[in-house]
Amino acid sequence: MSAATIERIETSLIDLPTIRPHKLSVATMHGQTLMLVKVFCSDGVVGVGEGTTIAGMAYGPESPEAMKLAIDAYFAPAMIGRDACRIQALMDYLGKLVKVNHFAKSALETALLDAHGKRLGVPVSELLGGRRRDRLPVAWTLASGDTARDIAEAEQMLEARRHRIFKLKIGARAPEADIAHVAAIKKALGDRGAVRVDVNMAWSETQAAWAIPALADAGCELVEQPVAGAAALARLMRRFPVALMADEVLTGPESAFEIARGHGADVFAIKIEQNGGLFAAQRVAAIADAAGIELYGGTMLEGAVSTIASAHLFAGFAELQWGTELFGPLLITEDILARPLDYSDFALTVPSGPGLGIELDEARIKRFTRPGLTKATTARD
Ligand code: MUC
Ligand code: MG
Repeated sequence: MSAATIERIETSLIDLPTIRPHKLSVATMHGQTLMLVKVFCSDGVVGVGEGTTIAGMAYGPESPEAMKLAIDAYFAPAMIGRDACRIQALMDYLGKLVKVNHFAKSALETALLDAHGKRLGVPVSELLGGRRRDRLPVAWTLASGDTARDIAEAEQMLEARRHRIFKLKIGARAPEADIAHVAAIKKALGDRGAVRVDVNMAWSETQAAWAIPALADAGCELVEQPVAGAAALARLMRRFPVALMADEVLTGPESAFEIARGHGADVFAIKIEQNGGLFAAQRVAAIADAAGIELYGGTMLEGAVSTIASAHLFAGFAELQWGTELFGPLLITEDILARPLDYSDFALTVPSGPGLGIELDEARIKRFTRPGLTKATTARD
């Protein structure tokens, strides 16, 4: 293997507006911040990775700012001068130096894989074992907070042949209001669109036990993370004619093993950031396969870089029964790529060029790069 070492690592924060407010049970998003990391190698190759969170720190313990700081202060000094080609060994080493920080690790691992793919002239999917598919079905999330607006948005997506699977963000209102919202949307779409919900842990177990059958009656086919705990989720299993999906409780292979052992979910939402990188997410998928748990390609509402990193991984899954929700770049007003991604006929094309197979629009990125570490405070903040 050619010897290429890591020479320099750069991080930046890119603040981009969303196309509309995105309302989840935990917060309403008006924009998304991408933490971009570039790994410069001694052979002239540069790899890029990305970390995002959902609504700052409202969803989980990491933030884009914390990722940048962790990389600048801890990861980067430990990586300089090390072999850029032995990615798994390097990630093992970093894992010993820095606990958790899964999102930052995912961004760095993405950048190393991008660089190595470019170096070898192969797509990241090949470095992960080879792809089984080139196109991934992509769900759209309806989360405007308004039923009529969500129906109009779903109609637009169907008309444009971009999405026909719809995930509804619920849990911010009373379950009764959410059930009426889901029923109205499913009634409007009929067989033209699949309807699923993500509660983002907002319900108690008793609320979930009452609300899930009503969602099933309304035509909802999948309920994602209705309650906070893995044990409560497991107790809800097999009680309703609807699939239950684990998301927030999946934080790497150990959690996946525990959930699988306790028959704790029908479906795993696999997210590269939440699980600590592409290799860890791949192990989570292997555990799911072995346990007979079905797979879904999740998102941390990532921009183009981490979305495409996820796509390279999901392209190789043996099964991808529930498709993906890799729509993050479409929720942002600005395209940060020199060539747009191909979202057509209800699917995303996995790029076939070396590395991630994408090229950044550096001028546009520069325009939205935050000058310091923290955002200027606005009236809304
Ligand atoms: C989540 O909880 O799954 C995925 C789609 C969306 O709107 O939010 C994300 C996070
Ligand atoms: Mg979720």
